Amino acid sequence: MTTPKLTLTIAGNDASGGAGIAADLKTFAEYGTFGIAALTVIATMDPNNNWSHGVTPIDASVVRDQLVTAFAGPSIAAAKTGMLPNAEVVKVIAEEVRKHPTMPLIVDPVMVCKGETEVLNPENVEAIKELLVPLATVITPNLFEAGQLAETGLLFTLEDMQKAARIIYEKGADVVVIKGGKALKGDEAIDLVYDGENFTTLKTRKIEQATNHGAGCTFAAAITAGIAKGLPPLEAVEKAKNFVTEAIEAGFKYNQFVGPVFHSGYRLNRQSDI
Ligand code: PXL
Repeated sequence: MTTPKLTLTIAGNDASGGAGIAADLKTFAEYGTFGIAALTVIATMDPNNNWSHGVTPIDASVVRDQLVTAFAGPSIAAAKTGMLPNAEVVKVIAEEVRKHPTMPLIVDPVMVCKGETEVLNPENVEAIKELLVPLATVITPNLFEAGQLAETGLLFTLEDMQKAARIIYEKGADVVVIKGGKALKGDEAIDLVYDGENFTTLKTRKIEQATNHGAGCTFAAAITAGIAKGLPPLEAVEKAKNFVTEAIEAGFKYNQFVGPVFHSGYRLNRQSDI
């Protein structure tokens, strides 16, 4: 009997299946790890109102109960956080995660969904900064989130990204990955990795396809699974970048509002049947 590597996501359900725990669990499975989910919010989208998002929080005590359940099995090889509804839930997660000091934690500091402009909950940003950044083995903000965490405002250039990465590192994250993605000028999608010593830039050509809903979650989940399988953080990030690039390329149009990545793209490009 072999026990697989266990990977845990503490995140929301995207009822359209592209982002959140759906992305995480599918990605965990693609990596051959055993995924577990502790649900923090339920996100719904209204097709009759321009796909506007509704976010229903899960009670903090229920989040805690899920974590107690998740930690009651073999040790978790790596965990990640995604969309979190409020400071109370952030606090519960920090408390439960601190009981497992050797477990790598990947923090995806989700603050807004694509197409939405409102920050999920401003007090949330403060709680993430104070309680989760110091626990992060790897943190994966996009440009907006990095500006919020570093308190530098919006980032426009690679130099801005380097400055923000340094600040976030100083706040306690071991490895900072700022996703410049498509947002940075130029024809390459650039992500910046900082481990306190070196800056590494990961470049891929920008993909024309708009099928990128869930890309951030998938990227962070792939890093989590890679680390669970024993990869050093930088290698896990590089592998995750390839994984998510092929997932975006395999994405499809869900409806007029959204196009999710297809999380199985990487595998299906290599092997077509089960
Ligand atoms: O992509 C960010 C994100 C994360 N988690 C959940 C979401 C979304 C965006 O829709 O619904 C649950």
